[in-house]
Amino acid sequence: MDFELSDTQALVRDTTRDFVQKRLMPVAAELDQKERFPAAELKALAELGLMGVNIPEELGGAAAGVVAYSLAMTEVARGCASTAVTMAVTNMVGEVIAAFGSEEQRSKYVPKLTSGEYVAGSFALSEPEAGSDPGSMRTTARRDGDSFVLDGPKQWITSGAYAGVFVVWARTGEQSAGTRAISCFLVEGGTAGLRIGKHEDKMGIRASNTVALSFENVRIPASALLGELNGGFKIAMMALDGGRIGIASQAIGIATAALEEATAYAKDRRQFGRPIGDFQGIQWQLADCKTELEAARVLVLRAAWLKENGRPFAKEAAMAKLYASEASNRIVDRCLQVHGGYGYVKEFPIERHYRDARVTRIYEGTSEVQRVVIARQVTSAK
Ligand code: COS
Repeated sequence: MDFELSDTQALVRDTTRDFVQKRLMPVAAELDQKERFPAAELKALAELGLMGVNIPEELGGAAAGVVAYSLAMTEVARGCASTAVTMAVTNMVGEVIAAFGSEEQRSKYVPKLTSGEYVAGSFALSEPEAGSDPGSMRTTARRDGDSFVLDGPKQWITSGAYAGVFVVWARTGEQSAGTRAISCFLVEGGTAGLRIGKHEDKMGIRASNTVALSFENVRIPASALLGELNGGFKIAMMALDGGRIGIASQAIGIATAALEEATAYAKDRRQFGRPIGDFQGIQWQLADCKTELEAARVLVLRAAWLKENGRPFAKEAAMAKLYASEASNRIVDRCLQVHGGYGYVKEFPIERHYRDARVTRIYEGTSEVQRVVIARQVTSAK
């Protein structure tokens, strides 16, 4: 067992950390307060190779692997969780197209995502009535000659107002066929009939863009089908397995920032004639935070390593996402408590971390869905 990072992994982590400290941390509070989409920052991340960390070089990616991707996500989230989720979804979209796309689809779209020519990619799976249960989706794709015609609503679409390309799931058979009549398509931003709907006014990750979409008679060429007809649900599940490593890494990044700030505050803040960090009540809070943070890190890096080495990793990614997101929420809560009243106002970044961490228990599959995925594998194990 080797816990050392490779030279490439250490380089990706350190390069990202340096960028985050210089470019993201100074603007993160402003991005949050103004809900400013971080277009310039995303472009700079693309220039560093961070929009295709686990994507082959011939498609413009960094080909640095999944562990490096997890490390980079953690660093970006440490500075700005909104930028991190936007980066995560764009990486996921690039990976899905690289893995399941035809040669034409791969060469047409992936380099635009990795280079930053497209500021973002979007993943359009969820619908107003199909969140944890995407197999019940109602958006349809009807074959019409050399085209498919898409109709229906999508919900909670990260970067939907900015995406150059959307990976979209739609029903290509009877509703009663459930998950076996769902296909996956690539739809370019700006396609006629693709309407950008309500902008969500979120509790946290406010600089990320979250919108509803509406497909109204959206005609796309038959060649926009990604993978097999009616084979889309498995693509979604496999993409989400990988995506969960990204969100787990984001949760670790947010918690890392929170703990750093609570530690600094505990050393600085004086009550009863000494720094509050001298009190065991505070020390134990910080010790529990650090322990849970490191446990989460090991789970996440192990899931990343399994994926990187072509091993099954769905259960491990779900465990990593479940534990890291729940631990992150416990950590930000304790770190806010260490700040006392100052944790409850916007003067200190902990208030933002507290809001940003909350969604990691919800998106890319709720904690309850992760338990379903884990339990199914545990109970079916021979
Ligand atoms: N990898 C590959 N294939 C998978 C898979 C995976 N991780 N998980 C399921 N499948 C396959 C199954 O093997 C099954 O294949 P067959 O049709 O050949 O039998 C098919 O997909 C349907 O699987 P299943 O019956 O388990 O589907 P369910 O509708 O019961 O869904 C859960 C299971 C709950 C796990 C799934 O709906 C899920 O992940 N929901 C959460 C969605 C989510 O994360 N949304 C957030 C989006 S981002 S904001």
